[in-house]
Amino acid sequence: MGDIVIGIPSSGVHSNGFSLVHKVMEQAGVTFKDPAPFSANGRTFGAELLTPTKIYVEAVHELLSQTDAIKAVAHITGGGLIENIPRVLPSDLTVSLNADNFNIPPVFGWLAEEGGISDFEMQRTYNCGIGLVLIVAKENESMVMEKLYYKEKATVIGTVKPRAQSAPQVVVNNFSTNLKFVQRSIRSPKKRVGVLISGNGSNLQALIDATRNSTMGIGAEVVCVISNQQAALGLKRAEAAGISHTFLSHKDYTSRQEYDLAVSKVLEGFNVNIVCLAGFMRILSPEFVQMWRGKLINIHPSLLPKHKGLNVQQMALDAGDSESGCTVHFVDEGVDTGAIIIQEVVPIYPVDTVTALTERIHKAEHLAYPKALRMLARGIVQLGQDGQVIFNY
Ligand code: DQB
Ligand code: GRF
Repeated sequence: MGDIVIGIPSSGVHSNGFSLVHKVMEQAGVTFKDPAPFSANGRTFGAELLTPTKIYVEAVHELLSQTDAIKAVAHITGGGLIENIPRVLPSDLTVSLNADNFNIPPVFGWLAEEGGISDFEMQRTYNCGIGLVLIVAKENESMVMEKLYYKEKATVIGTVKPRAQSAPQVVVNNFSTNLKFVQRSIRSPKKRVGVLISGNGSNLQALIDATRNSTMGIGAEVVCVISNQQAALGLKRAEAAGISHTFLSHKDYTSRQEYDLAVSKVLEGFNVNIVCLAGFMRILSPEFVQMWRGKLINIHPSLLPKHKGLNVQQMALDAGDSESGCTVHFVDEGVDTGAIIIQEVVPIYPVDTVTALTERIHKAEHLAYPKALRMLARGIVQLGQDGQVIFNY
């Protein structure tokens, strides 16, 4: 007892097969009019639905062959969560899943709505975002998650419990609220994102990749990139991605306020709804903050409020901290003081160098920033009048 359920995200509908989608939609009289409304990048139904199935063997092969930490594995194919999980579960046990802890890909929101499919039918027919389920003893959670979190974006999605007679063997809590969020996001226009950078732009890259991934359903697209440094690698990344990019030198302006106004003008020219700072190294004026309040976010490489400012990885090591991480926060008039949206924790090891810690934090950042952007773009999180974060869950 005390077992947990770990889920590895599916790549959308694929492991359930195009035929299953087609059959349902034919019966519902739905026509396939391109682009697919649930696609992230204006892709066609063909491109979205005929992508080959993801194979999970590679993800779990090492764990299965080198440890006995994994008690059971269920591939979620046709039959969905409801029918596939009991195939690996003794009949005196039940799993309680929480849909807040995984991402339902937009294609399933579309399917449910257009096909008039009930929550239960969705759960017993489609993977609903979970391609593979692992049953793991609680004491092995961190070891298994260490192997699967960054590589596969695995999350703990539920727990195993004793089953009362005739109770269902799979219960998915919070399914309908999450499906409704997904459906609302499909209907709404994508939020237009401007990204401000000064350098490398690996977080910019993570945002571009995530927003172009239909499965993730971020509900946003990066429409412009602005750098205050001409040589920033991030400008090349934008170029390679076919995204408008502008170099605006602060040296061409007489005051901070004037520079910020020029940045604002460019953002407005692209009808930007959300501004993401991704390694932008200039403090923004109160005027800029006021103009974009509630729409302006930053990622910072520490667990705020600990270690504000620059060179914070060194600060964490000097302080002898045993963990660090990153924080995505709304930007206010202070520096690194805005309301926190999410944090991601990473360990600090006694032998760590700044380079090693920075690299570990970067990996966490590349997961955290898209997550936070999704929350903001979909209205799951907003900035309240009092400067506090409001979660609409
Ligand atoms: C940063 C945090 C600190 C710095 C830069 C970026 C910094 O101290 N740079 C040296 C001074 C350079 C200059 O501006 O001349 N993190 N604006 C506001 N609030 C923030 C965060 C960042 C960038 C701009 C904020 C920001 O929290 N108003 C990113
Ligand atoms: C990141 O560590 C971010 O937290 C900080 O600046 C760095 C930018 O890295 N604000 P990159 O340019 O996104 O690679």
